[in-house]
Amino acid sequence: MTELVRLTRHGEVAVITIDNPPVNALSPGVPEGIEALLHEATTDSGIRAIIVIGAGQTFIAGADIREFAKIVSGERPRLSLYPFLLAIEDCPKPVVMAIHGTALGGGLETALAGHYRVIAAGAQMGQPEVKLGLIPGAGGTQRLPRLAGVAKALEMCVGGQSIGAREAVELGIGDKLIEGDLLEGALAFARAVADKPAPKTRERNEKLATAHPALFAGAREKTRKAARGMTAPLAAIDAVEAATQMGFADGCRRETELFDECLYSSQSRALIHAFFGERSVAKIPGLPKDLKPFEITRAAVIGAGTMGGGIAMTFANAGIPVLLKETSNEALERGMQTIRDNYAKTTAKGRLSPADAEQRLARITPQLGYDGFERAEIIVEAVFENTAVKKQVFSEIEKIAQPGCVLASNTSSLDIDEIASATHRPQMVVGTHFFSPAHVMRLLEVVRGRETAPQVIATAMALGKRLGKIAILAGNCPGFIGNRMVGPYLREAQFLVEEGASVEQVNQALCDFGMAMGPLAVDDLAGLDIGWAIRKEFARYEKPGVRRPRLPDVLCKIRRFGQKTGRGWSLYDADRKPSPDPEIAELAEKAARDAGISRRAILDEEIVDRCIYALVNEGARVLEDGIAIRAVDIDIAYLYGYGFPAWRGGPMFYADTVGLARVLARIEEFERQHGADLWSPAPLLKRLAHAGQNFAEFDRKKEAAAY
Ligand code: 3H9
Repeated sequence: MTELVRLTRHGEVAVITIDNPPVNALSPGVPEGIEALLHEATTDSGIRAIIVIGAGQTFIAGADIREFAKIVSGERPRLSLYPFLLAIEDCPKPVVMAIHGTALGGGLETALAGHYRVIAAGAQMGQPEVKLGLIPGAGGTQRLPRLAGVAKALEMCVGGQSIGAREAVELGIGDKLIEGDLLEGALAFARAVADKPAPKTRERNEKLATAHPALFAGAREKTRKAARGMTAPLAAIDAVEAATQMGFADGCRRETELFDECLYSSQSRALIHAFFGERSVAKIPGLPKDLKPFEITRAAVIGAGTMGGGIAMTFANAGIPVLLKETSNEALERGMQTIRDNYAKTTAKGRLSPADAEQRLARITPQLGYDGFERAEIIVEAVFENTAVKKQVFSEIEKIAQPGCVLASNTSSLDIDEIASATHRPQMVVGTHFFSPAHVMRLLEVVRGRETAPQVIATAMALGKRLGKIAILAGNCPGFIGNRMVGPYLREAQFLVEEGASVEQVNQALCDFGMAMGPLAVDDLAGLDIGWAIRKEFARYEKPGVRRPRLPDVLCKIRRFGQKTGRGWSLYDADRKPSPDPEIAELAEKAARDAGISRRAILDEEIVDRCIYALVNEGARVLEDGIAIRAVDIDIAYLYGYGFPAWRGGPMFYADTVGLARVLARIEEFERQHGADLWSPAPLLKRLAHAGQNFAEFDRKKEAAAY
């Protein structure tokens, strides 16, 4: 095993190199190793200055996140980096932190304890702990305001966004920007400061007085809206405020109290689950490790509607030239205008330079025919959500596409095997379910058909990553993972309106739970006509005699299609701002009468339980059917595609948090009230609950069996 930390001498400068791949996290042994080598260098009379640098791609990407669960469970003692950082700061010889790659979380905190920081031009620095439901826990909230000023430190600790090298130097976090070789630059810097009195960050109090009194109140107000439901960003505000109210040592004690509250919270467990989950969904058991995805350098998209246009933009944004085909000039021009408008909005917000927008736009070639399709390495069909239409398109593209071309269907719920049957090469066909708007939403469901070749799956997954998406592999069934589960969730929301809840109450209860939008507001945004078309497509699967929501069809028949027609579950003004419509209550009363249901007052708790447990119950079936590989795949799909609150970890993680026995008991209660057709508990959920297990253990066992 290689050493985690090593010391080399460059004349009178000692270089301590951290070598803990992949990201030089502060795993057990790393801080201890740095401290021991610091001591060695300090006691060596031939050394006049010390550099701390990272081997490989990066400086230190933070504390080792895997350790937190062990600390919480009591398996490992609490991690305190304060003594280690004080040892750096109190080192009698100048300590120069040489930063490249990322200095994040505990990594930045380590850098702040050094006397100087020299930064490679491409480096990024930040305190992203809030994204893990934590706050900086090694003095970051106390040292950062002393270097960057209170307002900037507050912004960084509360928002978790990184800053670049240049800004870091301008702010005073960095002392020198290094354009060339980092070690060479650091050595020159270290020699220049050797023997000079070294500044201690914790004693540099001059910037602490810069905070405007209204800063913290304003930050709290903004954060309550922007990070609705999350506790860590508010705790980060308290910790930074403490830096302005008390001395360094007391400020660190306050930071520790707040850090511990966050560490032992279910929110941090959920967000850490999401962090690792986001990375584990890319690992597909059963795919040979040496399997090389096809190279994608040219793409083609069929259909320039909302989805097709967004998908074309996604390719163009990733630097992949794309042909965009429509059937009429009007449709093509409409599609291109939407694309141009989208880029114009992004440039107006300052998120993209006009030159970059032009370059991206130039990568999209609008056309009516199939010219050039024969050179595309992937063709994505994004036409109307109708199996017959899609099959027709596939039978056409099969005649043109080169043999190694991946044939992808952008469908949100249709049978990928049925679509593939229109070709003689079903092994090349895969589903790519982009979410709307496709150039914005991070989730991509990759749907594996019965005959999809492993290399095609690997290509779609790798392409997802290249397009900046979180790709999740799903099996083929109506609705795949996400929309199959959304069915029962939405059904319950609609039933609840028929049973007596108002549209606003249902939406609000789920927003209060943490969902980005209420279910009926999402329905209105997506368009009720979409659900109507899907219901017609899947009518053959419906079991006769089972209760179905009546209102959606009623609303569609009177052309209440949602936002697009100005009215759906709610009324919408020209700015798409919703307001309640009394007509819905009348229609709901009639629907209830027709269904023989007596309306009643409904508590928010019931609304949340019915909607969320409907998701969980279907999720368990999706898992048992092998449609999702792991429970965490479902969780990540819901975080990135359906507005599920990340701080609850996803529906399956949430069910684990509640306890599967409790979830099962509630589902059985709903089964008694509403019948087994709607609410029979999923067999997997029952088995796990009866065995005292949870979905996380299910995943662990599956993982162990796969590798
Ligand atoms: C903290 O520091 C708290 C302190 O304030 C106080 C403590 C008392 N630990 O993302 P990638 C793994 S909290 C453990 O695919 P990239 C990752 O799981 C921490 N493992 O690469 C993956 O493993 P695998 C604050 C970590 O190049 C592999 O490394 N820091 C850690 O796309 C490669 O990662 C953060 O929140 C870690 N800290 O992105 C930074 N980081 O191959 C979190 C990564 O088995 N990390 N791994 O799947 C990141 O943001 C990105 O990983 C980074 C690299 C930008 C560094």
